Amino acid sequence: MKTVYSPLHAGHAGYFELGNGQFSPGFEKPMRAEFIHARVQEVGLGPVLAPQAHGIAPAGRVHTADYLQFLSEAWDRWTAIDRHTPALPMVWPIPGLRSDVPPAHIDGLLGFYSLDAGAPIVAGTYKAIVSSLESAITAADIVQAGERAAFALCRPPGHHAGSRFMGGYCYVNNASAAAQRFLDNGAKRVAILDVDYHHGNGTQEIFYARDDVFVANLHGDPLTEYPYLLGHRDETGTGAGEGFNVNYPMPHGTDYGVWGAALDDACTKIAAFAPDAVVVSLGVDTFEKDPISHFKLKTVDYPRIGARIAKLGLPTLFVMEGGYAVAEIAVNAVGVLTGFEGA
Ligand code: 6XA
Ligand code: ZN
Repeated sequence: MKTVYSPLHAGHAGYFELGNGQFSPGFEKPMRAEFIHARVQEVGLGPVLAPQAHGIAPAGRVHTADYLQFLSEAWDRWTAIDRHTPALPMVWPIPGLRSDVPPAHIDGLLGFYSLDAGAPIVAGTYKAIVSSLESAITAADIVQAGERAAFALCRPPGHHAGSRFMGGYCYVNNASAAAQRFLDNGAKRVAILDVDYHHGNGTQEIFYARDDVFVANLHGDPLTEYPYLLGHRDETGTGAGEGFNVNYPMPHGTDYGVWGAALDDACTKIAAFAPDAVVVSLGVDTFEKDPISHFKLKTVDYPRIGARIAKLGLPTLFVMEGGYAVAEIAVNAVGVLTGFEGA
């Protein structure tokens, strides 16, 4: 299996995140992708390629133009008023506030386009965002050109980013842009299978009213887990999209017995949808030792995930999302891929 990877993600670093009532160094850090890259080479998964230069354009198919314009300018607008810390929002567009007039001040803009304070912007962030997107698009094209599967080693991740907002370490929704890429290049239907510990609220929002992308999400119950405000079982799609979104919220402490049954059910529904390709939002923060999550999957479970996905017999794109127990995430993420290949 080919991996697509850019070292440009490393410039997105040196920020803090808000949690437990304090700012601490971000869990989402360059070492995550570097460990996975090293593990891909260690197990001989296949060639590692640089992404093609697509720029931000493919993101325009799933995000609004004004939001992408904001991302491209945010750091310059922040530093233009002599700020040199990571840029973070301090207001949020909750219902009842104006969502139709983008503010002119960067503080207002950051809030206007944010789900939370989990997506800091530093000098290297935009280049990392673009390279991450380009990796997903390049890997999608590899699959659409006929390879059985490919791995987009994306960083930053994407599944919390919606059509017009960032949050939860995510800026551009790489998996959604890749799914749209398949459609734009001739696919009739694409499935997205999100196995990250957190609900992929951005992916759900982007495709919620559509019947050409089936979205299945396995995650910590939003009653007790980030992102808290989406991911319940009764969210099944709207309008033409009714029946094309399925959520599997699960409680803290869930192990592979329960989780694997949910995966099996999601795969059965995906098979019934008969997509031309599957995009897997591959988070491995379901791991029992993940520092910010509460599921109990073990290292031996990850190849089983890959094997179950392989059983679908569909062209498959793996897009890296979360996972934070740095050394182990590499073994677990690549374990999914080798499990897929060995099936
Ligand atoms: C906020 C937790 C952000 C979770 C990010 C993640 N403190 N998403 O792993 O998949
Ligand atoms: Zn996650």
